[in-house]
Amino acid sequence: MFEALIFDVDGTLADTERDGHRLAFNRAFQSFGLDWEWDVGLYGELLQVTGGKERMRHYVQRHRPDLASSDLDALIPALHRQKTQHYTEHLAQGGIPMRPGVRRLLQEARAAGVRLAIATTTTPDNVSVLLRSSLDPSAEAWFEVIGAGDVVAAKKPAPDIYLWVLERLGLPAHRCLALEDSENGLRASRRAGIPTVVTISDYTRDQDFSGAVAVLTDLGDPGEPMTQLAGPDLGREYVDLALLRRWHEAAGAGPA
Ligand code: XBP
Ligand code: MG
Repeated sequence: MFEALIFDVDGTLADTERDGHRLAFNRAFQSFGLDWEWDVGLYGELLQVTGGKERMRHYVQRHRPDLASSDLDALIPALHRQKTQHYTEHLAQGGIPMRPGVRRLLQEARAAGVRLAIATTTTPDNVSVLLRSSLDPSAEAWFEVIGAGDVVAAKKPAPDIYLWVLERLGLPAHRCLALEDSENGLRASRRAGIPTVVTISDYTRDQDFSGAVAVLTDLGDPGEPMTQLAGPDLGREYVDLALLRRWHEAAGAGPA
């Protein structure tokens, strides 16, 4: 039986990448008079690198090698601050909704006394505004631990952010279940030893999810069934705590 659910944010709680982060990066590039433009296809490739600052540096090295790396040390943090401002303004206007079933599952978990946490590579401000604007004004307080951004040096697929969260929860990995949407995220949670359920997103549907307890299109809702892509199929329409517990036990992470 797990005691805590640990949620990724981007792609898992909400579809934030294509019409959120990507547009905010492009607006920041414009504000700085740069001719960089990340279209939907290019952004899919750049998502292999987690973290916005790291992603911009990767882009320059790969696509704009003419820029000296010494210039980037000042430019990238400034661009990233501007990008975060654009992104949080968009979110504050309710710009991006929660994915199907997320609110329902969080409410069920809260009512059942399951502890909640977040493990993400994105900037802490982005998490706060998303939770407040798209979930509930008090939703930040629903999560006992929020691990985000630069609190660890190595971002996903390194396990560091999950290990940071586990330490603060005071729980061993097998007493938790992680929810992720990407291969990088799954590799991070699995390296930390946490059984993980994946809900794919547009950018991640063709990635390798071996090692996941189950892979689904989304969490589903009553009357709006999810489709299960991998893992023990228990014939359920949507994900609730009972289903997560059965998958957790099937993964060999149940009571010793
Ligand atoms: C999400 C990310 C984030 C965002 C950008 O990965 O990679 O970097 O794209 O956020 P995951 P910042 O869902 O695996 O945590 O610009 O704030 O870094
Ligand atoms: Mg993600």
